Amino acid sequence: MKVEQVLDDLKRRFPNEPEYHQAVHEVLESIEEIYNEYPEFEAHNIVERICVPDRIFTFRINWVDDRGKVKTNMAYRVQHNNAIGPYKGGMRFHASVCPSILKFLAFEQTFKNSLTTLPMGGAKGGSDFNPKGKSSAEVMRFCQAFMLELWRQIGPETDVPAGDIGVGGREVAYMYGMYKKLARENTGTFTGKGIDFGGSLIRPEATGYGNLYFLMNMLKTRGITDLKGQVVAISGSGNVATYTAEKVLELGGKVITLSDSNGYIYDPEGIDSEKLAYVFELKNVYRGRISEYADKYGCKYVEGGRPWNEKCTIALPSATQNELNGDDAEILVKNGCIAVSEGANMPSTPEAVEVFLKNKILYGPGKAANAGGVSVSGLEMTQNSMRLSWTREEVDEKLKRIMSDIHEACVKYGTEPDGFVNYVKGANIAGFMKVAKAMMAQGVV
Ligand code: NDP
Ligand code: 2IT
Repeated sequence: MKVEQVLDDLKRRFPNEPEYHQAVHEVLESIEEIYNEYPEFEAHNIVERICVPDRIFTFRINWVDDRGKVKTNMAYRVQHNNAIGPYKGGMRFHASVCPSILKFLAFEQTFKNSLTTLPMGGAKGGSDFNPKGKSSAEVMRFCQAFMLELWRQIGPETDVPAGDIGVGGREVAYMYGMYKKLARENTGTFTGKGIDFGGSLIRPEATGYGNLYFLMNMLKTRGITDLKGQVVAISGSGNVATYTAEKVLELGGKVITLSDSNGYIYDPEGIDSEKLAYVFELKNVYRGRISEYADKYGCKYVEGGRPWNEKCTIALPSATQNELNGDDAEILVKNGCIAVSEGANMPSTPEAVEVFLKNKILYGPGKAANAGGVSVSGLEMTQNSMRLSWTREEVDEKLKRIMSDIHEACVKYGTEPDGFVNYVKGANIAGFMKVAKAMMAQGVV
């Protein structure tokens, strides 16, 4: 396998899909050496089969807004790979959603899910529907219209969707309600469900908490065992960012930033738990903007900016892809940042990743660091199958174990001769090996 050749071929077959090419490029670079050590991979043409999704459902959705106007949106489900388990991955509602973004996310999800140690394949879906400013009734009608099209393609042993950007507990509940009505079953074909109808405790918190558990494992390799004295910059202010902040506070760190797509707030006093409770309410009840935090607490708000210029020792990007570029990375390192752990999927550009690795700071890539969310989704599936519910403590304990196992797998495959752990390489190789071996064992299907 020659990386450039495979990539050129993909770019020719699937032009204008930059995010997808970017994600594939990173994985192929990491696995090239080990791939070429096993001639059977090439004999089974694993590289091509693992890069291209099994199938993509593409459809138009019609729905009616509150003024009676008929609206349309495009929607998709990318079923990337089911070699190790049913397709599994979130749904994203955001104006930017397009095949390239969903293909990169489904591709990443395949390796992430493999790392979790649970039997889940990779998928992603969503729509260019923009939930901002929509009433709950409009969101409900949209979710129902989405399910009318997609319900036949998903199921507890086939494909299990969940949340992502723009899709939280409310949207999952609306989609699951309609799915259940059409499928006439109650088997939990969604994760992130409400606690009263099959959801798992700790699922809302899992991505943020999991990222902190992964970070603590990384810090331990450098002799750091708590966050006392650490100054933490977080981007985003949604599900992942807020629970990330909650865990940072619990572990003794100081959170100085949060953001949304309009700008970021910088609070040098620290966002304490009382202020964070306000952010939860702002985001989940009023669905407001992070600038309102600055109005309320009188701190700095930077319109259109990103938080990486602010001096911090730890950065936790938790908003979206390519939100931290090479220049941002240089500034972080110059300011004394010792660790970057990704709550979001592919938030750092390739140039930023290069800066982190060159400077040998602790860098946890999303597919390892944010795998806690889908891991607890896997635990939700288990609880649904067994028709029981585990306590918070039981789920949290399992989440900690999984994040520590993922860290160990990264160390196993990513430790370089000088002892530096390249977590990108480690995560990509560990994730890849399991899926590739499963594909070979199952023949050409
Ligand atoms: P939410 O919708 O809850 O929050 C997303 C946050 O990111 C919001 O603050 C949003 O701001 C901001 N954001 C979204 N798009 C952009 C953009 N283009 N530029 C700047 N800011 C943006 O989503 P989640 O917290 O669930 O997801 C955040 C990230 O974490 C995503 O990359 C997602 O793929 C990843 N992830 C999520 C998991 C989960 O369990 N939910 C699991 C693993 C990874 P605004 O309100 O202005 O849009
Ligand atoms: O990117 C992700 O891992 C998620 N959005 C969560 C997927 C899931 O199935 O819980």
